[in-house]
Amino acid sequence: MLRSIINGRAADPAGPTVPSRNPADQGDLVAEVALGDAATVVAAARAARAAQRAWADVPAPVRGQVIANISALVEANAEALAQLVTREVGKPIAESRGEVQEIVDTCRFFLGEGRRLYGQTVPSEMPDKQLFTFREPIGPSMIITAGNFPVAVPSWYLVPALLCGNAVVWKPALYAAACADAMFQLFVRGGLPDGVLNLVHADGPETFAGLESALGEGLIGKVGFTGSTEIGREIGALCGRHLQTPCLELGGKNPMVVAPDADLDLAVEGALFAGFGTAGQRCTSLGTVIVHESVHGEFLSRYTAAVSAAAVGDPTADVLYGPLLDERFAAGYETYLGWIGAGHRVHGPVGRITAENPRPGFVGDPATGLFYHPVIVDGVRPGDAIFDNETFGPIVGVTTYSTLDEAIELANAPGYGLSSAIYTSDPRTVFAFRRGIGAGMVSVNNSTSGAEAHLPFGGNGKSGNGSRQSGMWVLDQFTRWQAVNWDYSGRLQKAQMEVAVV
Ligand code: UN1
Repeated sequence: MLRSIINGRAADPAGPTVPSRNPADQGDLVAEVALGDAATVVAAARAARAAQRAWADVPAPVRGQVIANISALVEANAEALAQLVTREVGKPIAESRGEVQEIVDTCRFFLGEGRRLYGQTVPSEMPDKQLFTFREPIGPSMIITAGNFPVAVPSWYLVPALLCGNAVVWKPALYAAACADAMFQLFVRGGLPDGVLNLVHADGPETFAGLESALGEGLIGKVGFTGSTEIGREIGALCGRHLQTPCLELGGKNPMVVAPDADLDLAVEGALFAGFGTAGQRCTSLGTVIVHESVHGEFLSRYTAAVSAAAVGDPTADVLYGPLLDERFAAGYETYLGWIGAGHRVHGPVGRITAENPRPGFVGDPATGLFYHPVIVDGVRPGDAIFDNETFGPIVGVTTYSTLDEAIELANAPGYGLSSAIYTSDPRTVFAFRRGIGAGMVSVNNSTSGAEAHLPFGGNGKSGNGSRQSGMWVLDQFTRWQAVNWDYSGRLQKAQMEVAVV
């Protein structure tokens, strides 16, 4: 039975117990999770607030050493953690191993940052006076994460938040609770004092109510949230009422433009992985291929052939993708199918993969898991629900364009702005696209998904509030700048009033 862990101790359950099941074999109960409630969230925030000062006083290089210890522990337990990711959320094992590697990459980046965490010396306009800036920890951080990346994306928050001197409350997705518990244990063993990292299992409404109270009590310095645009809006509004700017990493409707001079085989390979890797359940997954009208027919026939030939099924095997994350995501797939309209052309079978509705190259037992067919929908246009909205599943739209300006307009039309890709061999096209696209991330001749752990990750519009994770840029999320002006002249010097700067 998994429980919330506050201040180093398992918390008493305050709500029902929920199962976390293997989505590839729903008879396999991965964990039972004893839920906390709003009061559990507040208790965890109080524990974090109580631990905050002492952790902030630990020298940053020593905090960096704790991150180094965590990195070594994750590496030593990498295979077990990857197997658990595959078992609990159904990700193909190769992706799960990559996901665990992403924690290590993140740790390696930030353990060195413990010896930098630079401030600046700034000249004063007056003599015998020196100005400085210092990065200060922002305060206890409430991190709420999704389960499609049950360990890598949480590490993007936890590692820099802790390195910067913040205590943390982590609320993971319930369908990824066992992954969260395993990762939490490794982090704590790295040398975090009690209360510096707290784990809360709670449902959405209780989490929201607890967060509201914790913000009201002034316990929280930063909220980090990865999840849907809809919930992100609510978290943003709540934080705004408390004059806080959250770090929001929300949905995406990520476009891939295929120009007439693109290497079509490369574009097909990219669209296969971007659209259907992780069953399309990445925030960076491909939403719509925007292909030049002159190569539309050729691209589509190669793309549908590649998708038809891809293996789907048992995620412990070498498959393109496994099951959907859980029943709610399976229900989402059915909703998205309902968006397919009269003007659209669907390629291949749709719906759940069963013995009656089989798929060539299927690996495993279709009866046990949440396995769904890949769907390509050609002829989608702005105004169609399937064009305008994120489909968090193995469903990709295709549309055509004639001029690059039109392609950029189509790419920006849904109003998201997370990732994007362009396939072309002309640098002028690349730069025109880069300037015109509203996305935070642009891939050239590569997949929309698969960002590296040391570049700024984040989106604009419906994909987020402009906050960036990963690399040095995330330091601005977990620290705030303090300005110091130090006058050693021995008299009161008045800024703007004594020195004429011409
Ligand atoms: C997400 O789905 O929330 O760039 C993040 C990628 C991954 C992260 C996706 N490294 O596809």
